[in-house]
Amino acid sequence: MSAIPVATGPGLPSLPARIAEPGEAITLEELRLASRNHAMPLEALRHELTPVGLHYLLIHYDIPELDPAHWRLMLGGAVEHPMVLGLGDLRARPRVTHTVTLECAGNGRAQLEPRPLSQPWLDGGVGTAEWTGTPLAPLLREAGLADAAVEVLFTGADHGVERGVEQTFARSLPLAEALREDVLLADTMNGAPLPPQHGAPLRLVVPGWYGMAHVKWLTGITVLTEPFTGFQQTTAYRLKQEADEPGEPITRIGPRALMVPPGFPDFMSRARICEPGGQLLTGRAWSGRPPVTGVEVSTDGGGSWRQASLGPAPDEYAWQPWHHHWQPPGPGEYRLMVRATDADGREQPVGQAWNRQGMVNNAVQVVDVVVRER
Ligand SMILES: Nc1nc2c(c(=O)[nH]1)N[C@H]1C(S)=C(S)[C@@H](COP(=O)(O)O)O[C@H]1N2
Ligand SMILES: [Mo]
Repeated sequence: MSAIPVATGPGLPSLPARIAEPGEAITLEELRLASRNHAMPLEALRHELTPVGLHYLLIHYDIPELDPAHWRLMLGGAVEHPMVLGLGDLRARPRVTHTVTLECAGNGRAQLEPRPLSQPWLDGGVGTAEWTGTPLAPLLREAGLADAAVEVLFTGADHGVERGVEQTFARSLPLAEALREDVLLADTMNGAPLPPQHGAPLRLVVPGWYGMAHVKWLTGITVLTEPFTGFQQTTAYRLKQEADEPGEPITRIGPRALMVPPGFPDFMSRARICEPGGQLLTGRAWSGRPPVTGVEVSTDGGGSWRQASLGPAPDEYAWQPWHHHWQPPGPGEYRLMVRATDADGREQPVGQAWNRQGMVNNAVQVVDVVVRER
């Protein structure tokens, strides 16, 4: 029997996440999470907009069942005019659409050594969708922000226990981020009503930030005069080396490029087999500090790098297409890699930058291929 975590309650110390023993295989618990929270298959990088069923998913607890007819959004806290809004009220407001790339902060976690135990992402915890809804900033201004306001807290309808702490999923944003004109309360994804797994009936979209900021199944917006200290803010989503240090908060997405694995795969190993002759390598690259300024490809395991051709993004915080013509010198085994650099001059590391929660691992993608004989 597996241990049921003891709820210690908010404010009490949480249990540290376990780190796998050297060489320890993926556990059943990680497999259970991985099959609930699926990745985007990398061939879906071919689509500028990720079809909804191929977009990655990350759901900490259960998908809540919310009846859109009875669902309400409470906007309160340090405001002059608290509001209770139904879906009809929100849909009657100005509507905006943004194409936004979302990436889970834990993307790449399962490649770390030693492996922090949590959702074991390889590199597919990413997707791009067209989100439609009403901008948050005008709503906050109408509510009348108190002078003392410092953060805005977003609360979902989903409830669970995490590392011993019972909680409802909640995350805050600094006031300046919450007041950005492109932060949306979205009820529509790729032109269709938001599906249950992506936060129906309403979610927050914070272009450029890692996934955890985009609170799904939104039920509350609370203006705060003190920084939020809930689990998902001050315990989780921190860059830490030791369990007992406060760590740095995770905010914007780091640069990353991924390629569509070329050729065709072996079912079990996923090793790639390519026909002889020229290969067109394609993929997408993104950063929470856009634009991506360069994408480089290596076809010799990182020995040398060539600039790929980079195309335009469909929106400020959406991924950019890239391509590179590769002429393999002959049949044999090749190790392909790709890396991006962003507007801040940040470059993807070839090796890992380990941290305790397995966050923000944007080490370069490695794709091994066999070019076969004619
Ligand atoms: N209410 C709520 N919002 C949430 C989550 C959650 O578990 N509950 N997961 C977050 C995380 S960690 C990520 S990466 C994104 C994933 O969004 P998606 O499943 O729509 O791709 O949602 C975020 N919003
Ligand atoms: Mo995430």
